[in-house]
Amino acid sequence: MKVGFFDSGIGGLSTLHQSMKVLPEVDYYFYADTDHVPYGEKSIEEIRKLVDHAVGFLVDKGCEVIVLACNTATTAAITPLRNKYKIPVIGIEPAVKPAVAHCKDKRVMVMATPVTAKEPKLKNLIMKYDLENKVDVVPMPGLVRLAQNDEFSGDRLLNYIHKALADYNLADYSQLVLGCTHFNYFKDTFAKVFPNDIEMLDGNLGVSNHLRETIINTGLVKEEELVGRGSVEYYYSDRKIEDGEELEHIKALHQRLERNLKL
Ligand code: DGN
Repeated sequence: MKVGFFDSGIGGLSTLHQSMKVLPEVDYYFYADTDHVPYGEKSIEEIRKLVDHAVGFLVDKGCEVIVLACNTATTAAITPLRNKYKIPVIGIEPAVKPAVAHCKDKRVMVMATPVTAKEPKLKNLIMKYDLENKVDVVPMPGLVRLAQNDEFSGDRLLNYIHKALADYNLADYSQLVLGCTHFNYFKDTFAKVFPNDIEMLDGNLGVSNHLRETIINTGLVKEEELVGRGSVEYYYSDRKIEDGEELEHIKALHQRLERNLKL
């Protein structure tokens, strides 16, 4: 059984990494649209067109389920994709509900791309669960570029984060919702930037559990057929990543995620 994963870039690897633990038995096709990253400042129409192309590519490969491992793509494109394709399309959205449930007398910060931050999808989610006005949304577009450039530490990253958060009293927060899959690469940095023991919520486990339930509940696979270990293929836009430097880089990113997902 083939499962397609999509992100504008390397952020979705964090979701894939988690799914490979929850559902190791299937064959994964990971598509990062590196020719067009970042998506977070593009128009909704542009994002829809790009995601539609990538999902079409994954469907042509034989994928029977698609995971949009990108909050921005989910915000912009999940509805038209679900209308177009008969197969399940699973999205990811900021984990506002559990964050509000856990924050006690502190506040919740949601970091996201500008598209995710300004579209009604997130606003509706906050309206539904944030009954005491405890949630602040902070667009952090620069983090996607820094992650794509492998800048996971150092002065440029810290300066960017401190500048973006200058208007907030970080001691007020107990929950940090990572509303963009790229932000998983910075968990160790966020843990140092916030003075409290901040809880970071990324939504990857929820999506991975949902993926497993979906393929079983829709009858795509029977639970007893889920045996052994599947494979994974990586694509940067329409180009397959074969052996070499780029594949080594992807392996190094998996190792970083393995450390960071535990935070
Ligand atoms: N990983 C994408 C997300 O979760 O929103 C980042 C999108 C982008 O390209 N800015």
